[in-house]
Amino acid sequence: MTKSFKTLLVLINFLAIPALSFAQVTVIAEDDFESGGWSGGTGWSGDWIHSSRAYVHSDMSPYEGTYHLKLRKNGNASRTVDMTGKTNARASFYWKAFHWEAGDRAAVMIYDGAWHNILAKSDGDDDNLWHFADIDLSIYNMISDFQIKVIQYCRQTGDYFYIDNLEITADGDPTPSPAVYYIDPAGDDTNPGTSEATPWQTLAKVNATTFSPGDTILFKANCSWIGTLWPKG
Ligand SMILES: [Ca+2]
Ligand SMILES: [Ca+2]
Ligand SMILES: [Ca+2]
Repeated sequence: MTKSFKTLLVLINFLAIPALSFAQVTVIAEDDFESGGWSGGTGWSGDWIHSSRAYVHSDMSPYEGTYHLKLRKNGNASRTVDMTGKTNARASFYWKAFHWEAGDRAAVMIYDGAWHNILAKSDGDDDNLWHFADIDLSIYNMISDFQIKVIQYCRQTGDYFYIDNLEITADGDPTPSPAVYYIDPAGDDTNPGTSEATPWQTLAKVNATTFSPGDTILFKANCSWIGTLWPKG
């Protein structure tokens, strides 16, 4: 940075900094099963893959809405989501079990190159009430063919395991790097403004630009501008 520019404004829009300095939590994929089928929700790489007695069903009071995922006997369903590059991933969902006897159980698993149980329930957990689970996935490999799978291991036709409001979240995009803008009477407002060699010229250009927190605006030293400086951001 040349000494012929001086910093007039640093940290535009101070109030916006705390909110943007921390990573935002982003929903990577979700399904509330309200499509009534195997291809609902958003963010997934494909439809649910299911086998045996798995259903998107409306019986037995879904946690929310009209539909939930229902497993009977050895029903199972899995779905792939691209988790490449994701950090601080979590899985959250509601689960409910009903009519299990000793030995009956269900699991929610993830695939990160190998299968891992992230939730395991057995006889005694079958109170037919919705329970919330929020599971840290950050210890697992964030791979492109990451999968989540719900599976029940039960013998009787009246044994059920339900899932609703499934969400996979992770940190959002990191805050972009701050930029430096140069203003010079010899500049041109059609320039990018982001280097000494390509400065803007006028206050009007500064005032018409929306800046991000941390951006710096440098005015050419020993020059003057007539007008009001009113940058946005
Ligand atoms: Ca639902
Ligand atoms: Ca039973
Ligand atoms: Ca039981």
